[in-house]
Formats: sequence, C-alpha cells, structure tokens
Amino acid sequence: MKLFVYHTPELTPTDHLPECAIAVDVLRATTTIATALHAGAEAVQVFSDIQKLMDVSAQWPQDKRLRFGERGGAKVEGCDLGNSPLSCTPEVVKGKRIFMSTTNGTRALQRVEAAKTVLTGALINRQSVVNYITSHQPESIWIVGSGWEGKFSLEDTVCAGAIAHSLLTEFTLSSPVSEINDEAIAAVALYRQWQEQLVDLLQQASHGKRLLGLNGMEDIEYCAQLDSVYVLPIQKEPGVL
Ligand code: 3SL
Repeated sequence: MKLFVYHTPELTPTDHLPECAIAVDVLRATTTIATALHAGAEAVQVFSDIQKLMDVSAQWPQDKRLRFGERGGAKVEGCDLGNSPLSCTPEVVKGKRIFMSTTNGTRALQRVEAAKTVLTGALINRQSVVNYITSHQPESIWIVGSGWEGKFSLEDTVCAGAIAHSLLTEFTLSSPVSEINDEAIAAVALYRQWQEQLVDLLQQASHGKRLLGLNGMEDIEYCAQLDSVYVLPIQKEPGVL
C-alpha cells in the first residue's frame, strides 16, 4: 500500500490519480454527507457551481430533492438548507436526493472524482472508511483534505491522521506500507497528540472559529465525534455518492 495525505486539493499531483481517493472536509461537508446518507438520503450529488446545482436539481421531482448550499459558512439564498449535519435527520432527508454545493468540500471531491474508487471520510465515519480499505486493499490511497480556500486546515489534517493511524495499525499486518509521504506522518502525529481533545482542536481551527461566530458550537461537537456513525459514502458515478 502507498499512502499519501494532501492538505488541499491544489496540492495533489496533476499527472495521475490513486486507486482509491478519500475526500475529507470535517467542517462540515463530508460530515454532512455521512450523516445524510446514514439518515436515509437516496444520494448526495455535489456541485462546485450553485447555478449548475439549481439547473440540474430543477429536473428532479420537487418532493424528492433538497438543495444544500453554503458559502462562507452561511446558507445560500434559494437553497433549502445550508451545510449543517444537524439538519440531516431522517424526517428531513429520508428518500431524498441532496444536491449540494459548499465552499471547499465539493471542490476536493471534484478534484479526485476520476479515481477508480472515491470515498468521503470524516471523523464520524472514520472506521467505515478504514474497514473498506482494509478489506479491498487498494494499491495506492490519497487522503485529500479540503482546507479552506487553498489553505491547510487542522480539522481535515487530524481526520487524515485518524484514518492513516488506523490503516497503519490494521493494514500493515496483511500488506506493508511501501511508501508514505511526510504529510501522512505529520497528520498521524497531530491525531495522536489530539485524539482525546478533538472538540478543543476543532474550536482552535480557523474554520472552527468562523463557525463559532455563526453559532456553530453544536455542529463542532457533532463533527468532532470519532466513529459515531457507520456509513460509507462511495461514489457511484462522477459527483454522486
Ligand atoms: O467549505 C466547505 O466545503 C464547507 O464544509 C464549509 S462549512 O462548514 O459549511 O461552512
């Protein structure tokens, strides 16, 4: 297994893709995707462009769709909801297709959508992602953080570290890691240092502070839970999980 962590989509190589890519946006897109699918959403379809989201979703029956739009942490006008995982209760999302566009998370997914297997990971569904990898044993794995507008983010890196830490413990027994980048080693070290205080770390992260300014403490506490849901968001067709 070759394991690489990239802090932002912009830092990934442009001349090849891995066998398996895991897009991560702990605050909050991939946490919301995991929560929505766990609550029974039919699928989540992601867009980087809001107008495209509006046009494509308009072709879907109104009672079977929900539009999730977020920019700068706030709900986009014209959408049904923003990007809070706490909105994704079974009463709201069950049986619905979610059309989603967010500032950074959807861009990370689009960067890797041509990989053979594309998953989304968050702290809440870390174990589901690890179980998939250990049973399928892809030859190369990228864990791609969304960051914030091209910059490093603590929350995505600690999640990458949580996934990598588990893989290094469980995977090496059957298939040794033949290559690992420095970012993956640093992400594991960050996770090992903060694994008991994930809520504190997320509050110190710059996007955590932004969300706190938007009354987002409950969201942060939810997003910081490790292995709290068992769900594997896996891409079925480009942009659809
Ligand atoms: O940047 C993103 O993709 C979002 O997840 C940001 S927010 O947490 O919804 O503000």
